[in-house]
Amino acid sequence: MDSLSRLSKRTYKAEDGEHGRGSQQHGRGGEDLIIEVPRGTRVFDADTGELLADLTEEGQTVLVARGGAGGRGNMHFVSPTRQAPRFAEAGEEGEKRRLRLELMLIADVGLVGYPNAGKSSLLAAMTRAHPKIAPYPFTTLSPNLGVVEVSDEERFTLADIPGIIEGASEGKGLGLEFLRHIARTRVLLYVLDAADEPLKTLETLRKEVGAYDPALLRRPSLVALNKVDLLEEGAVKALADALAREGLAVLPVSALTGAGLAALKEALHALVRSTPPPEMPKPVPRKGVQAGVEVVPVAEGVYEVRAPEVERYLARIKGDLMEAAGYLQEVFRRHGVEAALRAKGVRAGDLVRIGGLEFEYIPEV
Ligand SMILES: Nc1nc2c(ncn2[C@@H]2O[C@H](COP(=O)(O)OP(=O)(O)OP(=O)(O)O)[C@@H](O)[C@H]2O)c(=O)[nH]1
Ligand SMILES: [Mg+2]
Repeated sequence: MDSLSRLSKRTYKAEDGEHGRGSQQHGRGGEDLIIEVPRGTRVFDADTGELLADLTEEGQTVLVARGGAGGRGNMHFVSPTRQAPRFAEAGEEGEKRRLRLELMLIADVGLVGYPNAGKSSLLAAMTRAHPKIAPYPFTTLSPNLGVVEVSDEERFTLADIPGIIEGASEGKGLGLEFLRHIARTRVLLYVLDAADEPLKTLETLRKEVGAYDPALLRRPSLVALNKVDLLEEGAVKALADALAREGLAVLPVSALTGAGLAALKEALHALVRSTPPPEMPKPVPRKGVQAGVEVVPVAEGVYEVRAPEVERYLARIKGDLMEAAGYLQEVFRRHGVEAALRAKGVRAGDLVRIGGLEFEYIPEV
């Protein structure tokens, strides 16, 4: 896949597991639901904004929502004094998550330039890609990738993004949406139209790129002074010298005639080879289910237990809760509820509230 546009469905739901059956048989578990995304997709929790995964490798996967464990039928709770239990455990709720997916191209070189500067023309001239090229601005509406073949073994990739205009870093034009695609290219190539105020253009481009992310200004960069076929040789030389004073290496080229493209290819390749991939924010490791037991005295002899995990579990017990009490006491003990109560000084006969239930506290013997 090369775009997220095929993910048009708004809600994805994995299959439910089957119900258990008579004769103590389990139901079959539900199939996993796998959503395929293009390489370079970053997965965010839409509610917290947390980066959950950066899927940069082919075949890389991330678990975003875990299915709930199945419940255990009443026969599981049989004991010597309880031959036919009248309670059972329901299945656990599966997780739900709202996600935001963001595609960030993975390319070695990112082309940055005003609309109509000739970025797509350069991509077409240097690779086998066939981007749309036209004599008006905003021809490119979504990024194009191409592979530059340097030799049999050596190649690097070029990303052509829509043109950037003044104000792009604040969302003008198509800029902002696509500036992020150059955030992880190793090298930036500023593409300028030699016949259209290249000096001023470079200044604006760098201002916008820097406003989006100052780190991008420190990324190794080159300038392609394009469309030199439109100017006299002397004028090209003067422009190139003036641009070079801005501190970046300048290569005069023409995507139309092919002039200077071999030198550009070589210069880009050398820079790509000597530049490691940029550091990107790391996804936060997945947090486990929130544990912990808190005991809050709410009145004389009345305690409220806040223990999310235990409360979630209590909600799953269906049927005769009185009959389940003995079993639940064991659950409380395992989760440290008993110990937390004792630490708070609970005494026999006190009231304990947990997950909408109320018990009279009887110390474990
Ligand atoms: N004379 C001349 N024209 C060129 C050259 N490179 C590109 N062009 C022309 O400039 C126009 C714009 O080229 P594109 O490659 O579409 O420009 P772009 O930067 O991709 O533009 P957007 O996608 O709108 O950002 C087209 O008409 C090209 O034929 C060149 O080196 N010389
Ligand atoms: Mg284009």
